[in-house]
Amino acid sequence: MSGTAQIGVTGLAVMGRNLARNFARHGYTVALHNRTAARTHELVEEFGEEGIFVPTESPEEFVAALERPRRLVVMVKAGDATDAVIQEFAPLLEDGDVIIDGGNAHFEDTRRREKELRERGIHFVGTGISGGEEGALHGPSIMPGGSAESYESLGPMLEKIAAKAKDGAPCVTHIGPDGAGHFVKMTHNGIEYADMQLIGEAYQLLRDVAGYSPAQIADVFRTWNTGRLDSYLIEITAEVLSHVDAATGKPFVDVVLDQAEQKGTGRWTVQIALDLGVPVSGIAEAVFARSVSGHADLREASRHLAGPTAKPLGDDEAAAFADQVEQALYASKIVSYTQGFHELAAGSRQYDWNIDLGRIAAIWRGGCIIRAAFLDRITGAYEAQPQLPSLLADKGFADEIAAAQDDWRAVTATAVLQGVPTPGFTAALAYYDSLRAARLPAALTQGQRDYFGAHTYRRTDRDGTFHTLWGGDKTEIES
Ligand code: 2AM
Repeated sequence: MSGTAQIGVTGLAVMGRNLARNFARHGYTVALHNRTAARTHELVEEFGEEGIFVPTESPEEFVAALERPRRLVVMVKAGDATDAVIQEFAPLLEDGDVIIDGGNAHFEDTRRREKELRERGIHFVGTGISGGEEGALHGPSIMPGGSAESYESLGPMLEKIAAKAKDGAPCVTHIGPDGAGHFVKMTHNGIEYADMQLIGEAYQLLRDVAGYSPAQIADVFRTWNTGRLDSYLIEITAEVLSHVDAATGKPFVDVVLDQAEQKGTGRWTVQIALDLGVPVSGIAEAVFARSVSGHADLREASRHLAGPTAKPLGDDEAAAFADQVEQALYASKIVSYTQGFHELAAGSRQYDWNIDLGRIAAIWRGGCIIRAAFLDRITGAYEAQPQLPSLLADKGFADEIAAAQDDWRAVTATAVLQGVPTPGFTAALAYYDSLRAARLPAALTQGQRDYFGAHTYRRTDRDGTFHTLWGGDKTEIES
């Protein structure tokens, strides 16, 4: 006997609840389950009018409520809870049923779970969902991995509930097998960290160097949001900066403790990049910047350290400087995305996912935190050249950076001279200059490594591997 619900959601905390409501609002019959039944009943009591829900109180009842092949969305805290829920439900499922994990799982866990379940005839679809609570309810960007077959049954439903980009296209696509969806979501979050850090640095420069108030900076961001930086993060930055704390009458940003939190995905992006050998320095600096901010004791003990004397700008200079900061922010943003997409390409190669990078940019245009006009450009770059080795190899982006670079350099130079920390801007610029450089000091590094560890080196003028007898007569031997 199979039930009537086209989809079921177990784990009805805020994300699960909103996703269930989103399915119901699109006309699907949604089975509901939660470890603690009270949450299930609350949902039906509060939002039962929005669609057809089938509340259930046990895993057996939940599974029986679903039509075949069953589609169960698991929305529990990533980690042990996901494994616990899978162990509970898998024995009740049959060949061809689909478990969708919508949590922020590590893609290696997703690969393991997918393999185990595949051997039992069950599809496991590790799915990135971005957009927070509001996205889950009104349309997130959805990044499902798993088998192509599972996407056939699930895809049309996800396309209904996903965010729609400006051209109406749903922000979902089959990313690739097993852990591909969670890998892409992880990288999305890493890029999000970098975006936020760069915006933070722009803010601090406008505050400390240009001498603008938070309200003035909000206006600057509003202006930027009408141009090429048009994005959700720039839009909400203006909102946050113009908010005044009701209790004190001060700008909200001045009463918030300046210690940022981080969840796992930003850190994973950097850890995995190191494993894959991908230089994501901008993303890494964003993760480290949050870490530095959180070391309250270290910062307190360092307040006496010497810095330069700040030289605030006059009004005219400040306005010109703000324009330069826009250039620096945009150029650094191109670099962050270049690094993030490099990681996507490397992951895809390593795990045989065959990820369509242009499609990824396309499904990030709506619903998710990094949604931005700019993403259309990335899609365009990959459409024009599917094998693009790096976003910086796209002529459009290269030309834009070329036009921005004088201001980018001026802004970072000013930041350094005035002692304003801009790890994101400077890391991005260093990456750009490293890639451009005719020669890097890596040749010297190789010499040092060969000297102290006989690690060998290769030559520019002929093939082979060489070692110099540093302790002796410095003869070169080919090894
Ligand atoms: P709860 O309401 O019974 O606590 C977010 O924590 C969601 O995940 C909640 O719906 C929570 O259920 C659920 N959850 C957390 N750990 C779980 C577990 N080990 N098994 C089942 N559900 C779990």
